[in-house]
Amino acid sequence: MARLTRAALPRLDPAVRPPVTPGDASAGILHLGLGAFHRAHQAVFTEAAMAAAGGDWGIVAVAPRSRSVLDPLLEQDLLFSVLTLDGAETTARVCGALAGGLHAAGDPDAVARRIADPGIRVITLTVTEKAYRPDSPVMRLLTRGLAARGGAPVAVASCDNLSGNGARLRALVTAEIPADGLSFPGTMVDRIVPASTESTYAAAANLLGVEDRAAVAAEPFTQWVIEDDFAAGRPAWERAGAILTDDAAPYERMKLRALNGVHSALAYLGALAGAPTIDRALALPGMRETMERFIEQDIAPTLQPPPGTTVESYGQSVLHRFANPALGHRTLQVAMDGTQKLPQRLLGTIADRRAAGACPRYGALVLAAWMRFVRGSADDGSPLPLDDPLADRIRATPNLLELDGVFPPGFAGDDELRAQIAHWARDLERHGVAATLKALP
Ligand code: CS2
Repeated sequence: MARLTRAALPRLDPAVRPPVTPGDASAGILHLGLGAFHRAHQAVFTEAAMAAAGGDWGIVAVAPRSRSVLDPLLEQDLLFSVLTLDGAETTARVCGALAGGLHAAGDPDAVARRIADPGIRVITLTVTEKAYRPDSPVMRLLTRGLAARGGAPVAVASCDNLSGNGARLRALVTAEIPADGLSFPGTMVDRIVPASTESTYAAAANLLGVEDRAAVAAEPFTQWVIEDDFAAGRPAWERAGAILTDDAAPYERMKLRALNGVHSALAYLGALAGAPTIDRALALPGMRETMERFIEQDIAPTLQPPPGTTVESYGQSVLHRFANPALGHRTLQVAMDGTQKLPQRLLGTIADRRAAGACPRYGALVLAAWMRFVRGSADDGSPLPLDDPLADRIRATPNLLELDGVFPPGFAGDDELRAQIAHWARDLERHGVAATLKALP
């Protein structure tokens, strides 16, 4: 079968061709983190913005470590398709937003030069939670490139699932270099994009009629809330459905706690119970009710939802999205990097409830499930992988609440919280997740 390339586009069904002419726009954005999420989210929004309003906003995408996505993209003239998995129906569309591809580990100098290029007016990042530290290679490369811009304005927008992602990135960068010309808009990003598999590539070939080794598959829902603070202009993302706002914080906080927090809950409880995917975890008897109570009783009281929404209706829409059986989103994928994810997804919820004098029953259950998960065996005794940058420290720490820099300092000495977690840990140990959920009143 022929490969997806620019030359192959005229032979494709017009409905799957990109809405822009690939290569027409020159580069205006540099993106760090060429994962599946970027391709199905920011690349699609930016392409739609260019299709609606023009502008030279082609994206130079940087793969930090692995070349496994970059190489197929380079073989395909930077084209890839996005499959939308909507229940029984799957549709495909080729995305033509990329204007370049670089490999940070292989050629860091080329990346730093490109970051320094004044033609780049927006830099976006999806580098995952664990990269937000001063000594990570990607942060060093970013500050090095920014320092070489000589004050030419640029907005640097974090698109990672961190609370206050804009302020956080600002603090990291401006601890190293002057802030001249830089802005750091905060964003809330949302679309479920599981890692691509051979079945993604097979479905892409089937729908496109050409082979695409860089295809990604995503749910239909997509959302991007962006603080409108761009030092050197931006694509007309509002024409692509993005929400431009002064303050993304209420959106971000609700998403982190009521979507990602519940996602992690399903991942740990589900993996322990032997559920391979998020939809199967949600289908376990008693799970949906437990998640609804987690949202209503523990999460909702800690949130001030954005105007026009309620946490309950948001939570229902999230559970509906998680139930999508076509996604095949692995519980183990969501479970990885727990020490990096739980602080903004779960521990803030628990800390806020404790500060209000309440004991978050379901939040404590999720924490107990994580603690059991990281010990490495599922309820039926089968092994569970521990994929976490702090894996060694986890293995060496008997009382996990004492993991420094992960748990708020108050947790280890909070007797009531500890008793609640211990109660769940005993239930999980004696009966397993399935029976514990079934026994909930
Ligand atoms: C997930 C997120 O893998 C994870 O940790 O919770 O990637 C989630 O799918 C996205 O944030 C949805 O927007």
